[in-house]
Amino acid sequence: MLVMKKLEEKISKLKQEFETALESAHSTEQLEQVRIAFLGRSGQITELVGTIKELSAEDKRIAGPLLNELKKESQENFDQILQLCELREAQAAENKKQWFDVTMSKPIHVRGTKHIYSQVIEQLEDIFISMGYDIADGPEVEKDYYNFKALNIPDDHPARDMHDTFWLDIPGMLLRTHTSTIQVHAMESRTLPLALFATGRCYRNEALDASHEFNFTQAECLFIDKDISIANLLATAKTFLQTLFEKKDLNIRVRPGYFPFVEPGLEIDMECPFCLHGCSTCKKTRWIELLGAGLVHPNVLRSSKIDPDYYSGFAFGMGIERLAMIRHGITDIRHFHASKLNFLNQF
Ligand code: FA5
Repeated sequence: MLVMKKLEEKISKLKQEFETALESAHSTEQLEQVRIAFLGRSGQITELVGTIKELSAEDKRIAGPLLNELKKESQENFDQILQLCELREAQAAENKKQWFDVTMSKPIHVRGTKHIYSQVIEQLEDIFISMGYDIADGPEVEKDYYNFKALNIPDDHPARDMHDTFWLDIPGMLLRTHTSTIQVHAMESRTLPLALFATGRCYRNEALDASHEFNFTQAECLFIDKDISIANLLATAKTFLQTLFEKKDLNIRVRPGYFPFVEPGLEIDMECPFCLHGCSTCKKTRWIELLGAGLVHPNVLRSSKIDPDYYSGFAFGMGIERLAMIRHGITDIRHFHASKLNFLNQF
């Protein structure tokens, strides 16, 4: 009995010592020392387990399972801790390999930019918003009524030939040929007075060349209130162009123009902002054609149930691509839709 009690005390003490030794080992090398000291051929645990030979048959029966358990448990504990330690060391070795080269250049991140369309449109919208205008919108697939009839272009009007229209298979439906359609939608749905600016895609079945696309973008300005005159139109157009081209003394000039939905109809040219004596942009003329404009025709007001005896207004429109071409010296309108990065990245 005394032998067994002493053995149990030894087992418990050895377990304690083994655990302490494991805890203080911080590398596989140190763990190997612990293994040799406790589990090696002449290790303390191995030797204690070997003392079973010296016990009586009766004590062997009790001591056997205790010593076996000590050996098994100690080995399992050791293996587990060794595995963790090996993993830690492998990770540390891997991290060490990941040195960095201070002379290495940073990878170039190619950043996208807004399409030139979006840039110009945002700039135009900002100018008109700053003048107190609302931004309006309208559909690209239109009824004949909005594109022509309500704009004083009845079925048999020769002006229809000016717009090479893409007609749809649905009778009376087309792809809008200009953004003046938005004038009609706005007059129908909004209350007076109106101060609107709109941009949008337009479609014309035209032969393509450096200045003609079948799908292009227009901008439209509409102002309707009481007592609106040509003076308001010219002041607005001039302020707009002076702000856009950042030139306070930029002059405009006016020529007669024909658009069935305005009376009188005008073409507004601006003085070339890029030169003093003529350049390639103004084709040496010092003037650049930019806006189709006029006072809203009384028939257009009437179509949208606005009484021309009380209200009048002005409207003007322009091509966004042509404007961008003038501003950035772009020589071919087809670049806009070509999706070529070397063109787009310039803006
Ligand atoms: C119109 O479309 C009128 N709605 C403009 C207007 C609005 C006049 C309000 C009066 C009052 P026009 O057909 O001229 O007008 O076109 C206006 C601009 O759109 C042109 O000056 C041009 O810059 C652009 N444009 C017309 N057709 C094309 C095309 N095929 N490709 C590229 N741009 C075009």
